[in-house]
Amino acid sequence: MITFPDGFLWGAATSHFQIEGNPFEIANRCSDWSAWTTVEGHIADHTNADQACEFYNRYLDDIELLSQLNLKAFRLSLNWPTLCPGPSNINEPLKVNREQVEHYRKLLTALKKKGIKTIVTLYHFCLPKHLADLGGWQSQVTVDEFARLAQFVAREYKGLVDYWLTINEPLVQVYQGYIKGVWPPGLKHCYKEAFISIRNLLSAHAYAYQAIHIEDPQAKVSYAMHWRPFAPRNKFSPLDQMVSYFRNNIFNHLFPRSIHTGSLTFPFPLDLQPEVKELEGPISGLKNSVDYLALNYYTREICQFNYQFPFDPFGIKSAASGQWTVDAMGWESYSLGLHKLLTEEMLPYHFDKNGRELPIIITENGYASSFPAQMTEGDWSLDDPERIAYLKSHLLAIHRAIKDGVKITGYLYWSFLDNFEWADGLQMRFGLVRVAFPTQKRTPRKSAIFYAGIAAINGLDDSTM
Ligand code: IFM
Repeated sequence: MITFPDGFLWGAATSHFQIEGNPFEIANRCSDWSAWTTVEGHIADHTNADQACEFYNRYLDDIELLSQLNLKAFRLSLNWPTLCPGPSNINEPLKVNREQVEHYRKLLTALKKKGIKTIVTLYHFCLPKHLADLGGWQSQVTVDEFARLAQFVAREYKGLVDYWLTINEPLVQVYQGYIKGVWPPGLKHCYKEAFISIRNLLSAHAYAYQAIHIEDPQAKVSYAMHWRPFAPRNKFSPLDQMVSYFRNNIFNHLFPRSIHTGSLTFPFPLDLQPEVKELEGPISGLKNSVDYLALNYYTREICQFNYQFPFDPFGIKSAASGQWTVDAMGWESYSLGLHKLLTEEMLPYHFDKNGRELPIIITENGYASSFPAQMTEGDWSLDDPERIAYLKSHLLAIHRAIKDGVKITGYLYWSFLDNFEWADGLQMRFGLVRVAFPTQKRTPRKSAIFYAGIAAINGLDDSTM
């Protein structure tokens, strides 16, 4: 039998756009993502999130199901675009949509009544359209409006939120939106814009952290870091090594390092360029602006130098190594990486500059399979041994890290329900619970039952080992 520490949080994660099918958002297309999905070619399987899991109207049944699965923690995000669908004058109180404010109050209250801890994200990839049109994360207005949103919701939902997350996976957003161009704003290889966004996202996090604490000094606030170990394709190639170094330094370390020191610095020799240099330097309120560490972990990435002009220090992502099981996203199941990063790579950030040890919550970890969005009847996809194997190996890695002295206090599987996987659409299924989208029928997979058993006994026993 393997037991986790007393009070360990067992839960599941979601985000608003991926599950809600929020009628106000769809009717008004008030987010950049909602508008993005209307353009042909943006979503691989030609689906959209207009309906998704209809969580907006079905949340009471879904909370019941969560509870039946013994889960005591739920991660959700607030829909900033529907809460603040129009511009506000900075000299006046924030303009909000009261109906949406009340919706989230009811949702959070329902979770509380069931004894479920809430982990609430403020920005999970979706911007109000009016801010995206002003330049999104290129603009100081977005930073200011984000801080106002944070203060507003911290006041409104005080006592209903156990853990706040300001921003989900900032570097994923920047990479997909400014380097790969597959998410809004759809820019490709725009490093300057990417670096400006990074600085503004750091500022937004710092302002939001301070704003939430003004309303609730005891609040627990962090941001969710997506961490990926990077490995060179050929470990004897200095160029593959270089690509791996830059990816690791920027994608993994840039945000936590900046928060740790209170100042943004880019690695040499990027910092020699004047336009990069001018973005460096202290950011007000940033230092130590986390009360816990939130880690999203899925896979590692193999890095390869790209022999083409112009020279790109970030190279390309290479195909999986063939050594490990690969999911429908093409992601290797690499639980060794999770243990290594918890015990080694993240070590510089385990304690803040005041010597406080920060607890760590795994805020996402999951395995994707692929089934077309129109699937309805039948027992397709319910037997999911690969997801069970993924879950088990990652939970064992976490348990080993705890034994090695790392303070890990919770685990949230991604995702509770099958949902809208951004540019990959509805086909990509991460859920513990299968959703037949045309009928909206929910059916727990075998992995859900397996996970419910672990949550019930706070560990793994003979039946789950
Ligand atoms: O679905 C996403 C989520 O929105 C952010 N983290 C990674 C998940 C799987 O790609």
